[in-house]
This record gives sequence, C-alpha cells and structure tokens, in this order.
Amino acid sequence: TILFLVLFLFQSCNFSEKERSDPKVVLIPKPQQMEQFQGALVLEKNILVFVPTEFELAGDFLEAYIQNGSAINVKNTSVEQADIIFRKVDAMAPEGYSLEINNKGVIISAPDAAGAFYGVQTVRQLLSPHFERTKGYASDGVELPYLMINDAPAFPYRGMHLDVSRHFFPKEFIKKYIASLALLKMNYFHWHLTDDQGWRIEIKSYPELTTKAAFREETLIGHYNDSPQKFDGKRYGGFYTQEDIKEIVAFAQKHNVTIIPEIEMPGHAQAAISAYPELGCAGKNVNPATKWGVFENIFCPNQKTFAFLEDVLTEVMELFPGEYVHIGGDEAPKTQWKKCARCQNLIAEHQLKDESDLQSWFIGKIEKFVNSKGKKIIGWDEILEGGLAPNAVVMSWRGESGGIEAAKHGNAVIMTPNSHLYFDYYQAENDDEPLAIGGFIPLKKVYEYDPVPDELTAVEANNILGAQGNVWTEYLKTSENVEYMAFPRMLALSEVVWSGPTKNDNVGYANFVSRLEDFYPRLDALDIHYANHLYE
Ligand code: TNX
Repeated sequence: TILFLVLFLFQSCNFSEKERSDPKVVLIPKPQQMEQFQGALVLEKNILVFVPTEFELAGDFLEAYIQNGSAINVKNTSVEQADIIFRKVDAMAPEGYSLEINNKGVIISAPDAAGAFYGVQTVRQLLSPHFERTKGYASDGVELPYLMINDAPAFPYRGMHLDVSRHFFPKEFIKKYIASLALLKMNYFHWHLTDDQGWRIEIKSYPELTTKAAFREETLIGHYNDSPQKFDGKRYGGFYTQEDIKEIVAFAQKHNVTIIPEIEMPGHAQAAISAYPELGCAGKNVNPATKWGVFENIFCPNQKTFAFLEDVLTEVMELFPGEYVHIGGDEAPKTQWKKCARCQNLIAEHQLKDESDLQSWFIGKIEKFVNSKGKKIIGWDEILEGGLAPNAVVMSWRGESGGIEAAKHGNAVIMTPNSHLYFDYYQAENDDEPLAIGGFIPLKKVYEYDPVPDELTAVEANNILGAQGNVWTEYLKTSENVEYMAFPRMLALSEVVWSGPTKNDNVGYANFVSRLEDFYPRLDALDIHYANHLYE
C-alpha cells in the first residue's frame, strides 16, 4: 500500500508536466512492431471517420467508444475528409492491422474485419482510460501520439474459459468478461455451461434441466473433503434463458469474440441426471452435487441418452453460431459402466477393449452427429484415450502431453495446461490470499508460457491453434472473486498468444510488468477487481 501511495503521489505531481509531453504509450498485448514519433494528433469536438462496409464492426465500436466516453461527436464521411480512415489491405496476416498516426490523421489498415477491430482496440488503449467510464467523463479532446504500428497475432486461438456451473454468474458479468477479452485482442470465450453442480442453459425440449438441474442446496466454499454445508435447504443456482444466450452471443459478436459452449459428457453429468434419471446407468434418483470433485453418475450410453444429447446439441448449435462445440470428455469414472449390462453388450457388439474404448465410441458417435451439422467438436485431453475422434480438437489440460500426442497425430490442439494456465490456482504465496483450489501459478509463470512444446516438429507445431486460461469456480463464489483470479494473469496470457511467447526472458517480463502497472488505471475505470500485488 505504501509503495502504491508513493507511486500515486509521484504520478500526480508529475501530471501537469506529463500532459505537455508526448503521451505515454501503454499497450497490452504488445504490438509486433511499433515506432513512436515526436508529437501528437489532437482531435476535438467532431471527429470524421471513413469506414468501408466490411469494417462496420470496428467502425461502430470506435464511434460508440469515443461518444460514450466523451462529449465528442463522431460522424461518417468520405475518405477525402476523414480524420480516421479505415482501409482494406489484402497483403497482411489474418487478424493483423497497421496503424499510422501523423499530423494528417489516423489510418487503420487491415485485411479482415477482425484486424480492423484490433486496430481499434489499439487506438482505444492509446486514449485516456477516462474514456472507459462511458459517462462522457473524458475531456472533449482526443490526443493520439504520432506512431506507426504493424501488428498481427502469434496464434489464431486466444481464449479464456469460465465455469458457470460450480457457481452461477449473472448475464451482465458474462458480458463484462467477454468485453475484457476484446480489449486484450482475445477471440474465444469457452463457456463451461454444465457440470455436476448445475445445468445452466435453457433447453426447450427438456424443461427440467432448468427447473430442477439448475439449482442445488447451497454449499459453502470449502475443501474437497468437507461435508456439504446447507443453508436451511435454500435452493442455490440459476441459468441463462435462450433469450439471455442470444443477447450474449450478439454482444460477443460485436466484440469479435466467438463463444464455445461446453456440454459435458459422459462425465460431470450429475445435474442432468438429477432432472432425467433415465440418462444414468444406476437407475436411481440423484440431486445436483453439493460437493466438488469427480462423481460416478455419468451418462449411460443408451438410446435415451443419445436422443437427449442430440436434442440438446441441436438447440445449442442453433444458439451459438461458432464452428466449435465443446463436449467435455474429462474425468468420467467407469464404475457404473462396468456394472451395466447395456454397456457390456455394446463393448462386445462393437468389439471394444474396455470401458475407456466405449467412451471413445460414445464421443465418436457424438462427433459424427456434430460434424453432420457442419460443426466440430472440442474435447478435454481424455478424449485421446481409447482412440481419438478424427476431426476433434483437443484441449490439453493435464499438462501438455495430451496436446503433444494429439498434435503428432495430426489433430488440432488448444493448450490449457494446469501447469501454467489454471487461473483458479493460487497466484501468490501470502497467507491472506483468498482460499483457492490449490496449485501455484504466479503471473510470471503465465507470462513465460510457450504454447508450442519443443518436442514438436515445425509441421506438428502448426496444429497448435493457441492457448486458453481456465477459470474453474469451485472456490469463486462472486464475480469479484473471478476477476481477482483472472486479472492480471489474463493480461499475461494475452501477450503470450498475441505477441508471442518470451520464454524465460526477464527483460520481457520486467517490461510487461511496467506496462501492466500503467495499465491498471484502465482496469480501474472498467471496474475490474484485479489482484495488484506480487509479481514474483
Ligand atoms: C479439473 S480441467 C477439472 C475440473 C475442475 C478443475 C479444478 C478439467 C477438464 N476438469 O472439473 O474444476 O480440475 O482445477
């Protein structure tokens, strides 16, 4: 605190002097190439913009951003008159952009809509954080440093995950989380919608998923082995209606973020089975789990289950326009399958080796169905066991070995190893950290992560689409708790996947930390509850 007070006083004393010098550039993730020149462009009151139709997403974002954050008017105009020009340029890396700011104005060039959008995010970060407050709080002038930036992402998949099953988070928070991805030039939001403790998405053909499976008896946050602690039988939970989902999908599209919905199977299915017991093998009634962990109540590979999953996935695929559906696949104990006659018959009928093979048969069947609708599946690395579904994308979470194996096999891979990218793990060693699931992944470890393991050849390395930070919420009850764990580690990850890995480069990390400290006022303006201590 004292250090911060001193820094704060120091900064406020220098404020007037700073205003006269060239604006300080604070960009996260760091652009591939940047040169700053002396001087700054000042635009006042009315800003004229030229936006070709294919860059409407970027143009709309910029106009809304400036107008919401200040008293400035932004108007569309011809290319000759514009202060800010968007230009389509073909010979540029996908999602890349260049940004030129000089005394004549601003030119954002890009090959595609995503690139233009990222050019705007860079302009946004060049403006005062006051603009983030969206209450006309910024002064009525825009000051942009003269510079030249050439930029493009290192990886096409730059993602963040959020578990809304262990604890439910309101629609508004989901939007805020998605908006923060856009600021950091991240493009995928993996939405973990179902698990043992709660089903969170309305499915019209199965109403009990939300009347029953979306609520449980309240549990207090506790260790894995704690007995469940009840709040006088009160129901606890929530779900997103299909209208909520449509609203969030539209919001994500405006932020160039693709949502990947996850429907867990065959494991982590106890909430679904609580609503429809015939989906389980045990033939008994269960409730949504009130403890954390791995449970034996998994989907039974019977007719009812496949009809259910196809119906659910059909509704899900209609709601989410992206090309991927995540089907889980992790942590599915086979205790019940070993005892179920139907499972043993399937094993014999299809000449499978064991229950693990049966899971891969199960996933293969689902993959065919999803592929038939023109979409692809993503699964946790357990889907490698018993043979990999041919077109599946593998999320490597138990370290990198699953990802390495899948990449060598020719499948696409997203790295989410629990060695580096589990943001539910502790980020600092001080005793007063809020209770977390365990582990230790400080900011620096995230920053040093390289999504491409040394074991891969250049060709195999092409199968690594990128990386993702996972935020499991067993111990995160509120949206503030989520933000505390996700920030600033998400910023470090954004730089890994956009700017490219720096490995054990201390200079890179020190440089990142100094930009991060200058970036905090923007997170403050966005009302994000980050952890601002300890950089190791
Ligand atoms: C493992 S990662 C799980 C989750 C837990 C997480 C806690 C994965 C595919 N499964 O169910 O929430 O660990 O860190």
